[in-house]
Amino acid sequence: MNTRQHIDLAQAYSAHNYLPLPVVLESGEGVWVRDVEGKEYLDMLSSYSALNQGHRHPRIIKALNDQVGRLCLTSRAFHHDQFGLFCQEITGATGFEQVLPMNTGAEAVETAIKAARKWGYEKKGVEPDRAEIIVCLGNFHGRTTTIISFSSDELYRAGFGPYTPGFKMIPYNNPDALEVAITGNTVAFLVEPVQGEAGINVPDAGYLAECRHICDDHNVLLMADEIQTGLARTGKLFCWEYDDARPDVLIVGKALGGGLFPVSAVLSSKAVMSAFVPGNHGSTFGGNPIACAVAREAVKVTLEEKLVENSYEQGRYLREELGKLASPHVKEIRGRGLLIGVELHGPARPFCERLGELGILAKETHGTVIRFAPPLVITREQVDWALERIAQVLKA
Ligand code: IF1
Repeated sequence: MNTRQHIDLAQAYSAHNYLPLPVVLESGEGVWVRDVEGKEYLDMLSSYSALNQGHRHPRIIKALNDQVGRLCLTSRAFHHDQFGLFCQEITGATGFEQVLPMNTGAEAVETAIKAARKWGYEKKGVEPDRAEIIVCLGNFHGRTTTIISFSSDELYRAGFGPYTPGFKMIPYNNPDALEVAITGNTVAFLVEPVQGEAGINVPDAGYLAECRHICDDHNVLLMADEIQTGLARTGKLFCWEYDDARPDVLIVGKALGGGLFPVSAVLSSKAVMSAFVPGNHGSTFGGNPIACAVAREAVKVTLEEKLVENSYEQGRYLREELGKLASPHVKEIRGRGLLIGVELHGPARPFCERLGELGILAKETHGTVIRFAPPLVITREQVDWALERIAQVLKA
């Protein structure tokens, strides 16, 4: 089947909740993918940072295959031999006391919200059903009914009400607004260390540190959604490290699954995790043997292959070189590590289409921003290869 035929099938038989670029992929390895016509592309989206370790990383594939050959699913009704090790290793790598594994990012965010509310009632003494969570304008935390209830984007929200109450919205990158918004009922502040979907919005240096202090002063949990920024994407293992602003609750997903399996998790202290007792939260697939085996290897690969350092280094180089292009179309280049946004004066979609023709897959966000987020295994030579083509497109 050719590209047209595959796309026609999708058009006919799938819900139209996406508008993909007209490329049908059939294989991938490292930073490269190939379409059904045999054309090769450099993947500069990485499934929105879920492919930090690249496509089909051999070590992670092996961990998956080995596990599939032994045991795939138990549910949490029974223990299995990957679970404890996963929990020990992920808490060790992140410096938190306990973990609660889930599958998708949105589920992990929901888990964090539930933890914060219950912590608020039991530990902070908030009156029943009065807990408030503060979130930011431009946030993206997922697609569940509760999460879209506090989205500031009508596209994500409109028509899906009634909405879950208990959320308050403040401007991003504005610590004073946080201080003002906090009341006696505030249990948590939920924030992305860099706003991904909003267009790669990098806050001012010190923003998270100030939020950390404000949360401390008012006994409010700082909850960092590092689903997109985590696991080396921004040139640190976690983006909060830029500000030395360790959150009370860390939410991870995407690349925790090593580019091949949905794995997410919430990490926190025993004090917060004690919100959960047997029966009040869970998931059939959360923490399953394959997920644990894959996530263990995904974290090891991230650390042992120095993806933090490579992301920092290649990201710095790519941003610098993009800056030198002096394209009349470019308004601003921003980002941290290999999470880079190039804001244009007009629509970014045609530029992404042109990049696709030249063998680079990138996706626009918020209309005018091209997002560049290649796998973190990318080499300097591959960055240069990309730069040549990006230059061609941006200077045209
Ligand atoms: C889609 C955006 C990116 C996330 C943060 C939670 C989640 C996400 C910071 C939910 C998910 C995705 C989902 C994907 C596109 C993508 C995205 F453009 F929509 F906003 F990356 F920038 N927190 N981000 O970025 O995780 O439940 O999807 O596993 O098509 O919705 P999920």
